[in-house]
Amino acid sequence: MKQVVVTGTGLFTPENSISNDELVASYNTYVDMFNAKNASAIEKGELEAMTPSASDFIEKASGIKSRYVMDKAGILDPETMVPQIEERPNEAPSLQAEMAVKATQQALDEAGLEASDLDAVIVACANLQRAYPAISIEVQSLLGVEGFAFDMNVACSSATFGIQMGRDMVRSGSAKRVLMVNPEICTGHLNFRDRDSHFIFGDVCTAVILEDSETAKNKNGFEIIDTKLFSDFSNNIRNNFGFLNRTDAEKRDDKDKLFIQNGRKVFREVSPLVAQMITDHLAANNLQASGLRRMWLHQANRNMNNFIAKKVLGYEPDFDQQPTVLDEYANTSSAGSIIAFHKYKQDFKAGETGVICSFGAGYSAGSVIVRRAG
Ligand code: CO8
Repeated sequence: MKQVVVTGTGLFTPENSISNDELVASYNTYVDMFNAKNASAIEKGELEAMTPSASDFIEKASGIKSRYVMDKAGILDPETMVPQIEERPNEAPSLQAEMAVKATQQALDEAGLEASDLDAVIVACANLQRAYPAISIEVQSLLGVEGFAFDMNVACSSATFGIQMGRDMVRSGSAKRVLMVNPEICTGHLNFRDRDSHFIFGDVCTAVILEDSETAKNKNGFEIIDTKLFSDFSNNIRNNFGFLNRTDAEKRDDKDKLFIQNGRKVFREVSPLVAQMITDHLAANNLQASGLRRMWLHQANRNMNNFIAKKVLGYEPDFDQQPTVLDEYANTSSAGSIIAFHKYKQDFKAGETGVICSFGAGYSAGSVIVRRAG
C-alpha cells in the first residue's frame, strides 16, 4: 500500500480584519435604528425590541476576537450588513477560484512542485459560489493542471473528508498528486443581523497537497497514518439556501436561507462525540494519547476545543499542544483546523505524531492522524 504524505500546505488571508468591537458597534447601531423605527409596535407589544450584542460575551463564549473578511465596509455598514462583492463577468476568474490559486501557490512552494505536477483538484468547502461549472475545474484550468477536478461540501468537515478522498485516490492510483483546497467565504452566508451568530465566521482559504511518499520531493512532509470520518444527521446547524428557493417566492428570503444553529445543543452533543472519536481512532492505530505532540482541532469554539482536548489527553493542554487561531480568524468552517496545522507544524520533529480534526454541520466529523516524515 502506498504511503500518502502531506507535502505542502498554503494559506490565503484576506487583507481586512474586523475586531469584535467594530462588529458589535455596527450591530448595536442597527439595533438602535430598528428599535427607534419600530418604537410604537414595540410599545404596544406587537414586536419584540432587539437586544444589543457585547464584545466581552463573544470573546468569553467563543474565544473569537476578530475575523478576516473579503469585504469590510458592507458588513459594518448598518444599512447593509452584507459583504459587498461585485459580480464578475464569466470571462474573469471567480473569487473562490482566485483565493484557491493564491493558497495553492504557497502549498506548491513547500512541496517543491509546479502546478503542472498535480493531476487532481478537490475544492472542499461549506459554501460554493455557484452551482456549475465546478469551482475546482476552474481552479484546475487557472493552475494548468491536467487530469480531473471536483467540488465537495461536508460543511466544516469538508477538508478532512477531502483529505481522505485525496489519500484514497493516491493509494488506489487514480491520481498521483492531489490538491485539496478550501476557499471559505463564510461571511456571504452569515446573518450579521442575528445576535446569536453575527460574530462567528470569517473568510480565508487553505490548501493541502497529498502525494505518494516514494515520489515526493519534500521528504519532510507529514505521513497520513490513518483517517476516520463520521456523520449523523442533525438539524442543529442548518442553511436552507438552495436552487429550489425561487420556487417558493414567499419564503425565499426567510432567515433560514442563511446560517442558523442551536449553538448550545451543538456544543453539548458534538464535543463528547468528537473526543470519543479521536480516542477510538488513536486506539485503533495502537497509539496512546500521551504520545500526541499536538491536536489541530476545528476552530469553532475555544471552550469546546479545551473540553475535547482535555477528554482525549486527560489533562488541560497548553497552547503548544492545542493551538488556536480562533482569536485572529474566528470560525472559518472547513479551513479552521488546516490554518492551525499550517501555522503550527514547522516545529515538528521526525516521528512526532499529531491529529487534525474537524467537526460541524451534518453532523460531520473527520480525524486525520499524521506523523512527521524525514
Ligand atoms: N452578545 C451578548 N449576549 C449574547 C449574544 C451576543 N452576541 N448572543 C447571545 N447572548 C446571550 C444569550 O441571549 C444568552 O443570554 P441568557 O443566558 O440571558 O438567556 C447568553 O448569552 C448565552 O447564550 P448561548 O447559550 O447562545 O451562548 P453559548 O455560551 O452557548 O455560546 C456559541 C454561543 C458561541 C455560539 C456556542 O454555543 C458555540 O460556539 N457552540 C458550538 C457551535 C459549533 O461548533 N458550531 C459549528 C458550526 S460551524 C459549521 O458547522 C459550519 C457551517 C457552515 C459554514 C457557514 C458559513 C456561514
